[in-house]
Amino acid sequence: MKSPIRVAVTGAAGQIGYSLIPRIASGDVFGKDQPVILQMLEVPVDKAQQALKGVAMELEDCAFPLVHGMVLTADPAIAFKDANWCLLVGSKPRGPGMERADLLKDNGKIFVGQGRTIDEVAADDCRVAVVGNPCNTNCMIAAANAKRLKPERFTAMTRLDQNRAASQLANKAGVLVSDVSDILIYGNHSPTMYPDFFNAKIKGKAVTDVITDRKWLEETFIPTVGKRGAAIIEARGASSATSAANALIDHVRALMTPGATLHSVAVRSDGSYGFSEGVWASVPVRTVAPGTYEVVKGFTLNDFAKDKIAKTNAELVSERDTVKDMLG
Ligand code: NAX
Repeated sequence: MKSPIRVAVTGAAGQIGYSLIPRIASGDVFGKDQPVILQMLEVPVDKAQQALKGVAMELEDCAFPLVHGMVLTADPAIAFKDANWCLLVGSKPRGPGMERADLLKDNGKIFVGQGRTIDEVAADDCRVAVVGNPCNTNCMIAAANAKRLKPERFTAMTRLDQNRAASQLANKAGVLVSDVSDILIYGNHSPTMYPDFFNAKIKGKAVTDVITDRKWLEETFIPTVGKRGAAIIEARGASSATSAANALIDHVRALMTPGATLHSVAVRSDGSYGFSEGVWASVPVRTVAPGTYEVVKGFTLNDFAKDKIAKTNAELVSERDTVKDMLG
């Protein structure tokens, strides 16, 4: 039996946490032979702490053999202590009438503190994945407040957008989702993101040769993927939870599994694909060793793609301007 790894999850009593944690506990993320110690953080509010207790009771009742310990806390320094992975899900939802800039500033403060604390107390090999929105910029803030852990350890999740895009293309072409490959997301996890259908494939053929309705690809597919989160809220009366948890599992597992498959991850931009250096932009990534990735740079982008990327980049730059005081 391997020795256990420590996995910190913030917002552990929230809806994504409720779908996510049992799957970590069952071995879906780190493997069926990898024990875990779950370090679960919630806000210091009675109701949230009580709900967290309930989550832990259910985990006990699942009797997962891989769970070698649970920590329930309102203190980030305890939650992140010696953590090998920190999954930053918890953040404030956007309230009624709240401007995006206010949300950025309110949530930004959370990630200043969490970035610093992770840097101080987490394990040397710690990796951080940010889900709490606006996840690209929150990730940038956390990374900027870390000194020991390098920026490449901090990634934000656009895998849900990739999964949504793959399913939309599969439905339109009448094929299985597993027939769709290389559908990759560029930019921000927001409606400005660009799902690059030009370089994607269906059964090895260019998507544009299989789905010849270019108007659908440009004018229906892209906004459907970009606004899927809002459509889920409209249908379900609550935001994506199971699919978000599933995407985070895909995100972490892909980063831990070296291989040829490309996946979308928001990482610190080195200027590739027209993104401004230093923003956290989603780009194609290949995992080269467990937890270590490289940005895949070979994709050709046409003028349509470049225009979309310029827009999503402009949004990332403006988010960075809004939170510039929080960048360490
Ligand atoms: P919930 O409101 O159900 O749960 C969030 C939990 O986080 C709450 O229990 C809250 O008490 C806790 N929390 C808030 N601040 C915290 C802090 N400083 N430390 C620890 N815990 C804290 O939201 P849920 O549906 O679980 O969504 C969580 C986040 O994921 C939201 O920011 C949401 O916008 C974001 N999403 C990101 C997605 C992505 O693709 N990147 C997709 C799904 C989701 O919308």
